[in-house]
Amino acid sequence: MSKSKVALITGVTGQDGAYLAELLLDKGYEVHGVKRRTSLFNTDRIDHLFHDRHEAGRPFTLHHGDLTDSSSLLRIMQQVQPDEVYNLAAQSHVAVSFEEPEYTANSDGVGVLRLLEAIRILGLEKKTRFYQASTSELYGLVQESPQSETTPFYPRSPYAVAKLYAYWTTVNYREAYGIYACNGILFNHESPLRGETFVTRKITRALARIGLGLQRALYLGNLDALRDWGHARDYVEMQWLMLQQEQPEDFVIATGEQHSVRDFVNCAAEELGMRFEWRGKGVEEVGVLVAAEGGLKTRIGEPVVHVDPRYFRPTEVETLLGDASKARRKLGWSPRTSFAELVREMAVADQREAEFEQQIKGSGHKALRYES
Ligand code: NDP
Ligand code: GDR
Repeated sequence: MSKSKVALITGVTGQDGAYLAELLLDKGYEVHGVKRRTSLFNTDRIDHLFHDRHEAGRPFTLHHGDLTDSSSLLRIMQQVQPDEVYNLAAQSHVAVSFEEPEYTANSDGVGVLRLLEAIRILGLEKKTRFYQASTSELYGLVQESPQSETTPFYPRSPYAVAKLYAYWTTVNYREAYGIYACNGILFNHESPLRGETFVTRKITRALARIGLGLQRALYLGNLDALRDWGHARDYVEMQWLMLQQEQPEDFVIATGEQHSVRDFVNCAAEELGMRFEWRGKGVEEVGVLVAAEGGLKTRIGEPVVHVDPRYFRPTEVETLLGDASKARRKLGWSPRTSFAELVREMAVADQREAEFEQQIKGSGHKALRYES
């Protein structure tokens, strides 16, 4: 019997990490994940993989480590001797990067150098393939539309600048040391596992709670921002495919379809049985509830969605639209999930969570995370 391939995933507790770990286990890989120390459990997204490990013999192991700590990365790489490394770990919130720029540079920029150096120091250049989670944020103030692998970069946040350093470090280690290293330039991808402070999940979660009377309003920043939103489940498949080619190359992954934040609100509202009419301009703009099912009928005519300038960024990325024709041509890939299906899946999952929250509150019990 041939030996299983060994994969190491940094950022395994995050959205993509969870989907990728599952995908690789399904493919028969031995999967190792890097997890940083937290004061409470934060493994909700991957807990089921632990059960599988004990019950179905699917090899999944977690290691404590941090992208800002070379010693932990070296130790883990030495122990695991991975065939493939997927570097998904990052301080991934663009707005937060303006508040924690130095930390973001350290983890998202220099962290990549640390991992690539570990490959070199341990003499794994010929064995270990490396995937870097690059981003459409590199295009920032876009120079052409749609954006492809040849579009010039113009980063607009400390996050994007750190990712630019990481992008070029990956290219440089490929050229200088012959490491099989590639960048996946992924456009926004979402799912029910998306962190609650990214705009899509913030919207589906808030509207589901509003629908059940658990929350009164939703406050957002730039409603006009345009994004190319895909499904994380489709995108992690590409991360794996990029490491299975003969030659390492960089690829844009995107749907080629663009929607505004306001469109996303409208689409999620429709899924949840609500309709908004947009009134006013700029910071005065509000989404007024004009149709609703169930108990919300009494609030028809009320403003529910508001603009809060607190969510504006010092420099904004107004528009992103990807051209993934290279991935389509060379990897035979196209996204499976449409925008409407993505929004529906997220809205349904958040509605279920909101119903659970309502039941807990209704029963008089207090679940810690729902206490308010
Ligand atoms: P998440 O924010 O959901 O997950 C990030 C992961 O990185 C978490 O597991 C987090 O741990 C971990 N992490 C953060 N800082 C460190 C650190 N210093 N050391 C070790 N681990 C750390 O992001 P996504 O899953 O959405 O994204 C995955 C990667 O892809 C990121 O690098 C992101 O920048 C990039 N990307 C994402 C896109 C998207 O639309 N989702 C698009 C393009 C690129 P913890 O759970 O403890 O916070
Ligand atoms: P982004 O995602 O910055 O594109 O980075 P996010 O969902 O945070 O913002 C998308 C757009 O929506 C606007 N926006 C808001 N954003 C948030 N978070 N909260 C709000 O209330 C709000 N209102 C409007 C933003 O200004 C922005 O224009 C994501 C991350 O996953 C990165 O790690 C990844 O690299 C890129 O996608 C591609």
